[in-house]
Amino acid sequence: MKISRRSFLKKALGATAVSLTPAWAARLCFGEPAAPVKEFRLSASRARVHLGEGPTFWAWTYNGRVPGPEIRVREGEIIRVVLRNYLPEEASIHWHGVPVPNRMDGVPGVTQNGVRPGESFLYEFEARPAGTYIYHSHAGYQLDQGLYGAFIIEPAKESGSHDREYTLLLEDWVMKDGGGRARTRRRSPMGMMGGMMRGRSEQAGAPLLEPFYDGYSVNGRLYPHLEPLEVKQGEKVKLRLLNPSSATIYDLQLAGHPMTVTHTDGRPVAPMQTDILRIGMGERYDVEFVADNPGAWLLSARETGLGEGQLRIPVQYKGTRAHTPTPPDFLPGRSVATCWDMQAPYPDPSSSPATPGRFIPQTLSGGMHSPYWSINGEIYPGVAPIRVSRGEQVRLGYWNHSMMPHPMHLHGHFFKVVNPAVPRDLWIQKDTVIVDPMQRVEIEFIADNPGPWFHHCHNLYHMNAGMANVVTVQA
Ligand SMILES: [Cu+2]
Repeated sequence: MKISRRSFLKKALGATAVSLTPAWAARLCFGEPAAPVKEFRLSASRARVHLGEGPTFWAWTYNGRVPGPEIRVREGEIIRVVLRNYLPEEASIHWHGVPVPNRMDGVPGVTQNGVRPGESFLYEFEARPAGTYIYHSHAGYQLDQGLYGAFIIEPAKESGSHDREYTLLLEDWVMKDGGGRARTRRRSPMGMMGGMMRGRSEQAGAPLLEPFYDGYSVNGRLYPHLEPLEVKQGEKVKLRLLNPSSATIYDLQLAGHPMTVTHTDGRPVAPMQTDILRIGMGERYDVEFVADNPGAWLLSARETGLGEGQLRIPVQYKGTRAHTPTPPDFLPGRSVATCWDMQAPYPDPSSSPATPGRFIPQTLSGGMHSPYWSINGEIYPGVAPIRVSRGEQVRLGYWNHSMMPHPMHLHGHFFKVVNPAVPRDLWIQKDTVIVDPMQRVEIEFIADNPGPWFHHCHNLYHMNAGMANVVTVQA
């Protein structure tokens, strides 16, 4: 059906209870010039995709492609996105990492009703702060079926410290109709356990088990079928690394070049050089490298024997003869960076008081004898929300009792990662943090964004198997 923009928007507006964001409303009320508005349309639909190799299959897409189109705006602009749902089930868009007003957060059952087949929803909010984010569906298994894309908020004033920039989405694929929802065998860090647990997914109503991925693509293309990242000698190159994968952590190394980490989850860190960088599901890192080593190189994920190794991105210097790119070596002496090695670039003047705030333990369990995953023994849904007061300083204490890593993600807020090795006012800010097997990790945040916020493991299969709850910030 073809409809005019006016009637389309009217219909979209009519289908939802939309109001202006407070900042924008305030500007209008007081007659200040309104911020520029950037409009986008995203249609969720099934589409045939081919990653350059392997079978052509039906994925679930935004605008008929995987990943969805990059959305790029400037800090302070009003972003208006109309989602039209052509899928046979409810869909949504979540603005992963961006502290949007609660009703714009895109979590069916928590912040909105799922957008029903044939219907539309208008997402509208002020784009801030600048950073590297992901947009993705928060309904069912749609994240692993292809419903994601890059969301970039550029600084209001161009910093101009680099000469060239690439956005790289690291994707795990089940190259079958339906993507990650296709019935496949379980991948497991322990093959035996995978074997023991296979078959449980056959139970009606039981959550799906983590699938076996057979393709690791970058921006929807499998190596060697993706265009090399072209660089010129002497340039400073910025890479925005985003991990929308549903169940894969990558250790990345760029052959021939150390990388300097500048941001994690959109927030700045003190520049830190490393050979290898770990990036979990839902995490983003901005890195830079100086193109001072002409040739053809690979940015690759470490081979672990679990299937992660196939992710490769060629980097090609302009003017050099094309040849088989040199892969990274992943030698044992190479430095490996995780968020624990990083600190903020400058002391936070608004650094919260040294009192740790209310401590709320979050024990992460599951995986061995059950298809379910839990927080404090409870399986979402059917979990009482964690109620906090607006302005309250909250400390969540994760204790991973399981044998798998859990990238824990809090909606609506950045949090500080409590790092005893770093002064308190230099703790980095993130929105997703990996909690390794048997590890204890604490995060701290000021609950300043009212509403019910989803809080969960960003392994999609753990989330859908119960490892989630809701943090309700009472106004
Ligand atoms: Cu998990």
